[in-house]
Amino acid sequence: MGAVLSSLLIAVPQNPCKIAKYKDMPPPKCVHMTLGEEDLRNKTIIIVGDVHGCLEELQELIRLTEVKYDDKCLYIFVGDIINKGPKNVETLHFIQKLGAYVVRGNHEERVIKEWNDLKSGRLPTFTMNYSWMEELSESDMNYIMAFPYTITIPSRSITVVHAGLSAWKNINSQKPKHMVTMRNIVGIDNIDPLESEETDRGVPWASVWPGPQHVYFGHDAKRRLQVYPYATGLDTGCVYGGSLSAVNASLPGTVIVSVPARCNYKEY
Ligand SMILES: [Mn+2]
Repeated sequence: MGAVLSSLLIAVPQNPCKIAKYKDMPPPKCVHMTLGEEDLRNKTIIIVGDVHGCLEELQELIRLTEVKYDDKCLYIFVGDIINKGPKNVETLHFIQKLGAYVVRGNHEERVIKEWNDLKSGRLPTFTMNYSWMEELSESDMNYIMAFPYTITIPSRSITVVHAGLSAWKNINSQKPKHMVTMRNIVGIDNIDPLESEETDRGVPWASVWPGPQHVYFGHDAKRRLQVYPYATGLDTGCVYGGSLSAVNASLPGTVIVSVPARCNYKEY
């Protein structure tokens, strides 16, 4: 079963723009991005966990990986690069300058929703938690809105998604809401198992992911680093006073580079 599902996932997505909308969320132009060897340019693939505006820790993490891998890194972020943390706009610009790839997280979706609500007059101004958005430009928003839900590198058998994937659906049938929010699978032995944001029922989706496609993801700070045979969870809770982590996806195993949070920016 695993091999069949994975071959479906590796296949180049069909009609990637025909995707069900999540509430009034506009989908990115490219929903499922595929990178080839020509995009990798012989660089070391570094996948970075949820940054949430923790700029100083991110800069330190990038310095460490550049030293370790001779300035030849290609960065892919698992999403939630912004919101909650101390330096959201600066983090966004820093990641953009890195030439990194980013997948869309639930916090990018919240920012898109807040922006659209404001533009359409549904909000008088940015609500308190989003006051930092006043510094965002139209071009910053276009950058954020273009982040795909998944990035797949078929030649390395790697997929990056913010929250998770359902093993029983091919990539074009994955629901946007689940890709940015799921943590658990409830009723895995049922005919119709359910994706869930909650962690108190069911099992971590990554623990039952069949591979051989290796999925890197974030979004699950409570569980911190998760290492499964075919899935690696990289949200080590930097914004909650944990650490910011990255993995070298060009090497077998789980080679992690990690930077401790400078303070506890937010209560979990
Ligand atoms: Mn998240």
